[in-house]
Amino acid sequence: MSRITVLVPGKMHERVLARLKERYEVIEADATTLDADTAKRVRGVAVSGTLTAADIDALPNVELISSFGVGYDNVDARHAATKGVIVTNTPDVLNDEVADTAIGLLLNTIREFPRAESWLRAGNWKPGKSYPLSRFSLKGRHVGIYGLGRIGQEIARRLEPFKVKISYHTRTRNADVSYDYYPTLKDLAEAVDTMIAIVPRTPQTHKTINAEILSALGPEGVFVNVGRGWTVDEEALAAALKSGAIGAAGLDVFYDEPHVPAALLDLPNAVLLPHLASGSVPTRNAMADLVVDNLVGWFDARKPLTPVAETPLKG
Ligand code: NAP
Ligand code: 8YV
Repeated sequence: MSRITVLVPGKMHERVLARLKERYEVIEADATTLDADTAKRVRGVAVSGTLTAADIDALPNVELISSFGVGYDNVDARHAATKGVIVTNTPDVLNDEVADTAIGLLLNTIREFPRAESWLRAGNWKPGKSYPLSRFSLKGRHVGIYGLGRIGQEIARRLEPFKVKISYHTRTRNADVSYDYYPTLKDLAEAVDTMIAIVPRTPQTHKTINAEILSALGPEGVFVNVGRGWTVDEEALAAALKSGAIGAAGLDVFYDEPHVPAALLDLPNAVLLPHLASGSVPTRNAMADLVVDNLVGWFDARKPLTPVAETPLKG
C-alpha cells in the first residue's frame, strides 16, 4: 500500500520530521510550489509558520493541518473549516513552561536582574560600588491577568505564593476561580498596578494594550506580555515607558517578529526576550509529539487529539 503523503512547508522541529518520516511520505515544500499531481497526493500538513487560504486551496485532498504551537493564528482555520479540513494545535503541554517564563520575566522586569548581570559582566562591581536598588518590588503588588485560559490560570497559580493580589479580565467570567473579575480591560487596568497579557491573536485583541490602558496602569505600573505582540500598540508602549506613564515592561512577543522596534531596544526599563516562553528542549519535544500524534490519531483512527474550536469533525 502506498504511504500517506504529509506536507511540511517551512521550518519544522526535527523531531516532527523524524517521526513523520517513519510513517509517511514527507514533502518539505510550500503548498503553492507543488505540481498538480503531487498536490493531489497531500492528505496531511504539519506546519510551524504560516498557512494561508491560498495554501489550503492548493491542496485539494488535504484532510488535517497539524499546527505547531497553541496559538494557531498562523493558520487560516476558518477557511480550512469551510472546506471540511481539520486544524489541530498543541495546547496544555506547554502551559507550565510558558507560565514559568511569565513569572521569570515579571521578576526580571521588576527587579532588573538582566541589567544587573550586564553591569556585573561589564566589570562594574568593585569595592565600594554596588548595583543601584531596584525601583520596584513584587511585594504588595496587585496583578491583573488579561486572559485567564489554560496558561493564564497556571500563571495565577504560580503568583499565589508570592502573596500578591490577583485579578483578571476575560470576556466570560470563570466561576471556578476566586480572583476578582473585571468585565473590561480598562476596569482591570485601573484596579491593578501590574498586568500580564496572555490572550490569543484575534480581531478583538488587536492593539488592545494602548495608551489609555497603559496610562490607567500608571507610573508604578508594570506590563508583561507572553501572549502575542499583536495585542500591543508598541508605539504607545515605547512612549509610555519613555515618559514614565508606566514604570517598566517585559516582552516575550512582538508585533512584527523578529523585528523589535528601536524605540523599545533603546529603553532601559524594558526587558526583551526573543519569543522563547515555550522554548525548552523537553517542552518543544512534547509539542512536536503532539503535532505528530494529531496526524497519527486522524489517519489511524479518525481521531485527532486536539482539534481547534473552528474545526468541523468529520468521519
Ligand atoms: P486559551 O486557553 O484559549 O485562553 C485564552 C484566554 O484569553 C481565555 O481566558 C479567553 O477568555 C481570553 N480571551 C480571548 N479573547 C479575549 C478577548 N477578546 N478579551 C478578553 N479575553 C479574551 O489559550 P492559552 O492556551 O492560555 O494560550 C493563550 C495564547 O498565548 C495563545 O493563543 C498564544 O497566542 C499565546 N502563547 C504564547 C506563547 C509564547 O511563546 N510567548 C506560548 C504559548 C501561548 P474568554 O474567551 O472568556 O474571553
Ligand atoms: C511557540 C507559541 O514559540 O504555542 C504558541 O502559541 O507562541 C510558542 O509556544 C511557537 O508556536 C513555535 O512556533
